[in-house]
Amino acid sequence: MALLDIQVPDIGDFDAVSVIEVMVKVGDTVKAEQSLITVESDKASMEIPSSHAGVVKEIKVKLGDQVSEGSVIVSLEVAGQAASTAALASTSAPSAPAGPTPPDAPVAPDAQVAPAEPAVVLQTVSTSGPVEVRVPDIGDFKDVAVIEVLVKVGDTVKAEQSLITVESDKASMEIPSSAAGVIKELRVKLGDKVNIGDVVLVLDGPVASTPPAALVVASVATVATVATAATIATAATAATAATAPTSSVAVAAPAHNPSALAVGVPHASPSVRKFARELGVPLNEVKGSGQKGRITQADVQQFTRSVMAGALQTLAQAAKAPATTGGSELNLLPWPKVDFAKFGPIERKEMSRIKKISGANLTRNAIVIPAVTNHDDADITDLEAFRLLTNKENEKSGVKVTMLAFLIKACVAALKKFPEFNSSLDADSDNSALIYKQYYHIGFAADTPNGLVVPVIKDADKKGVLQISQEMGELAKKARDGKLGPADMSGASFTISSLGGIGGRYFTPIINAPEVAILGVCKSQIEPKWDGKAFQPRLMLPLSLTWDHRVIDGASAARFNAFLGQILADFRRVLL
Ligand code: CAO
Repeated sequence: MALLDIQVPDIGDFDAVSVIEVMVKVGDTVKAEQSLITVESDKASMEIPSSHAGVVKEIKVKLGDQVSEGSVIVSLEVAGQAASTAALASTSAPSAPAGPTPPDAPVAPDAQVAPAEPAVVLQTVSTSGPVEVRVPDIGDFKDVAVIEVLVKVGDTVKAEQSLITVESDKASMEIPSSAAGVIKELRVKLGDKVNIGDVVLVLDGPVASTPPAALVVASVATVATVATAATIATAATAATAATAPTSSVAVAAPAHNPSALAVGVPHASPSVRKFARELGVPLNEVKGSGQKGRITQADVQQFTRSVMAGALQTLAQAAKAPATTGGSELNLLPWPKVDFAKFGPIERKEMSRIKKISGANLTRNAIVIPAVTNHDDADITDLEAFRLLTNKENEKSGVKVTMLAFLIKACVAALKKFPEFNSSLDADSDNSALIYKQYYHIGFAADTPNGLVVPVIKDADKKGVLQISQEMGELAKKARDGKLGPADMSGASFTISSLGGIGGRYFTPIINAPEVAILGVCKSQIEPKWDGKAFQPRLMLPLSLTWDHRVIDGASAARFNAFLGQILADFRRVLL
């Protein structure tokens, strides 16, 4: 064992940034790449991960400290080998801007990388023609998601005004406008992935960029992006045309370095923003209790609790609420507060992040959905014999087929026959229409040390049972290792929750909104079944189908279960 100082790595333009969150404490065991602190400049916040696994022995920063590249964050006790490797590389860079970027360095659409010597760059232009505002050099960020669009077509924006917020795994930042003008066209939307040079929007009308000179040349001593001769020529034409009221020349106007002043959006770290998005919490309605009004995870939780308890309405709810409040409020009693220590020894443990997120989702789904559960049994005697035979024949392949893979295939057949089970209420039309999905992505609940997650088998209708089994094995392993990405867990159109490997008879699973049904499965058992002459031992699988009564009727649910039972009793029916 050896002690290793974990330092702030190269974080690009971020110099003397504030520590706004310390995410570990002395004694914590951290994994490599686990976030240690969150830092923030005016425009961006990012989490700084640990380069090594180990035990935190000392924390060298506190909230409000200013840190730069090389500042020591924690002292970590690491295994001997890791420590010697560490001598070569003291920290790994975060998924965040890295490498120095010259302040306000512009990025032309056809920019090239210049040699490491002074270069002439086109900085800004003033013109009355359309101006394309592009994503500037944002360091190592590639394919970052647009998580907020802060303006709309027709808006008049000032130079430096934030246009969009982008977010990677570890950091979020606002991209400000390089010029003033009226927005003529928006080229990005929520969820788009953007990169350096992508056009964010087109500005029209008289624009004055910063500084308001017609054409500015700057000398850059380090590696810089330069405008090509063609771009300069185009810009020069546009600059000349600035004297005319309109110009049809579109000029590449670089957005400014994103470390400028923040405008109008709530301050929150990337992880808090993500947390709020997952809960559907409108961050602009949350009051921040952190430094300078920063919104913390606790603020988001408190907001959620207040909404759930009926003490608070979101603006969206208020807008939809009828003039009279009769019947529209839950009016629940406050949650009981008990001093448990009065009754005996206790220990308080923070819930895992997964549990906190899934808890809020489950509460919403349990309260909002008028859910009903139908229980039934399926005779899987022959299917189980076939499953065991398949596993014997495929022993060498290393892929084990469990009943769940057959259930996924059987459910696809039932979803095709009863399409409303594969639908969702259209939230955009106030739930007055149904969206029927023509894809069959089946989620399966997986139990992990940190809580319940739901990985998704995509296009299950196009896959065989062996392929489904293999993918399920891989996804279940990723789930247990905490390595599932958002793509692994999104897009499900129906979910199965199997407790078959554990036990039990029946249960009432909660629907995974916006899906409208979920199938719960328990442990199969041999039961005596009357065949008209005698009792026969049959292997019976207990099924529990929970469905949304706004979308599905009891008769359809009973038919769905009966059909599923028929398929499981004779799997050849899948082919019909
Ligand atoms: N009846 C009887 N035995 C069953 C069965 C069933 N319905 N389903 C699985 N089994 C058996 C398997 O055949 C396997 O037996 P062997 O080890 O003898 O071969 C054993 O149980 C373990 O199966 P498994 O659980 O590893 O595999 P699976 O494909 O059935 O499930 C997974 C995979 C990831 C879904 C499961 O591990 C899991 O996490 N289940 C919990 C889901 C959960 O928590 N749901 C509750 C949600 S609500 O809180």
